[in-house]
Amino acid sequence: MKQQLETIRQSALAAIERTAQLKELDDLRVRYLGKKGELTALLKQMGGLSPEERPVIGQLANEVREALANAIAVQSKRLEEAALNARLASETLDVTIPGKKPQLGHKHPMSIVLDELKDVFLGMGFQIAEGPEIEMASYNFTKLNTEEGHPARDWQDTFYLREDSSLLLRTQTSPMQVRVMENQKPPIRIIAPGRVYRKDEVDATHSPMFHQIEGLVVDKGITMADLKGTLDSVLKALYGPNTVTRFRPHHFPFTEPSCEVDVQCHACGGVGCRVCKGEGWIEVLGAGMVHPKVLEGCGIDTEVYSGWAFGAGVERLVLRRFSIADLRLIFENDIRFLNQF
Ligand code: 2U9
Repeated sequence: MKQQLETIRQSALAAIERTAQLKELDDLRVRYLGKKGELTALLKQMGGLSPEERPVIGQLANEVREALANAIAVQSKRLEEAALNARLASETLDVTIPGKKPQLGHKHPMSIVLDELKDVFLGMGFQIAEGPEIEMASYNFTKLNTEEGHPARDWQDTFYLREDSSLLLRTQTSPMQVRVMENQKPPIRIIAPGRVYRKDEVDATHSPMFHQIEGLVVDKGITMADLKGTLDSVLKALYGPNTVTRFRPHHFPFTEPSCEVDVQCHACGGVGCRVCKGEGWIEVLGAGMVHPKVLEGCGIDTEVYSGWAFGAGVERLVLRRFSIADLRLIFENDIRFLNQF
């Protein structure tokens, strides 16, 4: 029996040391130390030993059991460490590999110009007013001194949403300013940027949807001098300090007197060239003193208050600013075009 125990010890220790997997090791534990294991089976035969042999073999059996349990524990630790090291090696990240560069976007040319305009006006104490693109005809036209029958209200030019012409896609952002005047006491200093809609066929200079930025100032003692001074400063901020401006008489239903504002052509200094089509001047916006009928209609006392307003088409400013020949490029969002800005 002593010999058998020694054989088990030797073969088990050798087998334990040869294991490469934790599963194999556990199988060996069961095979030798388990309830139905080889060592247990041998110990069950101890009943047949003489009283002298029993304690000697018993002690040896315990030694062998301890030796095997020890060897299993040591090998288990070794295998666990090896498994961890293998995992660490296989999951190692090479932090020196150059990263993938994400493609960074940037502002659309429309946003570049709109943000510049907003910055200039915010710096002058204006606030931004935004509102609905679906409007009542009364706000889009009537309250802006554009009565029924006025050519601007033609079905040919405006997207009406109802047969009775009461609801429409706004043709200008002015109705927003009417709302502000109705709800807010002067002094008022606002700009109203946003989308507007007109029934135009798409071509190089027209689109049924485009953007306007309008502005409105209402306060005591506001005169045409405020209009000229403010717009001159704005245009100098946008086009450079040497910009020369010109205020030309014009007509709009919602302002009186009204004017169109030109800047002297940067390309030729006013002599006349291809850029300004020989004019020497480039029209940039329209403006005027708010018509007293418009102010009164919004509940503003024209004995106390007066105001001025302006309006500009943003796409036109963008086309000129970046020398873009075709308006459609602004809306197509072809990244070969947009990447140039
Ligand atoms: C209120 C009163 C008056 C806004 C103004 C213009 C002149 C103008 C055009 C520029 C090119 C429209 O986009 S465009 O076709 N606009 O010339 N707009 S004064 O006047 C207002 C606005 C609101 C209550």
